[in-house]
Amino acid sequence: MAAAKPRLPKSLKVARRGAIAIVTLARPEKRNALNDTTVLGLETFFDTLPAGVKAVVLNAEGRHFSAGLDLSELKVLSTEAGVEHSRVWHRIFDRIEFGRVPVVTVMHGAVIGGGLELAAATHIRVAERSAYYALPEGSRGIFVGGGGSVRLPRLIGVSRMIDLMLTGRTYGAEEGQALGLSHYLVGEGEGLAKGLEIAKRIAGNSPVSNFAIMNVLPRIAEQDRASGFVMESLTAAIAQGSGEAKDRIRAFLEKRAAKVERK
Ligand code: 1HE
Repeated sequence: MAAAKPRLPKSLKVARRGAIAIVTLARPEKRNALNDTTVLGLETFFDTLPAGVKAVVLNAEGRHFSAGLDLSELKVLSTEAGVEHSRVWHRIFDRIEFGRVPVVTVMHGAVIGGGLELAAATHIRVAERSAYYALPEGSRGIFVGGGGSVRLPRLIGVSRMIDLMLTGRTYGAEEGQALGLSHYLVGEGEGLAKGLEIAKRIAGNSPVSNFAIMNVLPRIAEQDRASGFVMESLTAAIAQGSGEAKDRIRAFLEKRAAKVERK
């Protein structure tokens, strides 16, 4: 029996290209502001990914990637409910970061607040030239709540994050590229093609390697050196012992696999 299609909110669109699933923030009239419905919809999407999907591309409709948290939701949120709200974002963004498949985000226009927190929870970020980044929480009287204070300093350093939050300044696409907010910088309208090209490469990797890269590498980065070395040895041994590794290495030695060349 075919699995029932998950019910996703109107603010998310999903498409499939072979082993790649594309999930699109589709609330351009609100600049893809992230309301609870959308964030919970992302959880449903990632929880119900069909087995054949090996990588995901996340992008957005309209002129902006995301204006961040839907501020209209804060009108009624008490302090207690605010903690719970933030914990839900943590749960869902963690699920993305430490999920089954790598996620490539394609960013353009505003990548603000919670939108940047979402992008930071994904594995590869492609920026179009219109992309710009901001954390205006300071001026709104709030604080990051989607894991930004944990993830963003690891990308750009605490000091830059303090500057972004205290001053409300923006970084443009080229600055973001130099600082590590994006991994790839492409022309306007070229982001999706680049994102799909990258996702396709990722989908061609061994799932064991992808799992280790997504789930083990960031944990090692947070460990002391001695624990990191042990974890690395174990992970290396598990990966190289897999049938897939044996097949791939044999293919290279028999000259059937691609060389690593600079194009
Ligand atoms: C929104 C939101 C939003 C737009 N929540 N409704 N984020 C911010 O502080 C960014 C706020 N947004 C903006 O600065 C601008 O909207 C943009 C620069 C992104 C785009 O400007 P523009 O001129 O294209 O659009 P607009 O006219 O400002 O917005 C269009 C509509 O979207 C309008 O609603 P409408 O009913 O009047 O048409 C806006 O109110 C609505 N809209 N952004 C709610 N963010 C987990 S903690 C994370 C904390 C944060 O993310 S703080 C960052 C919040």
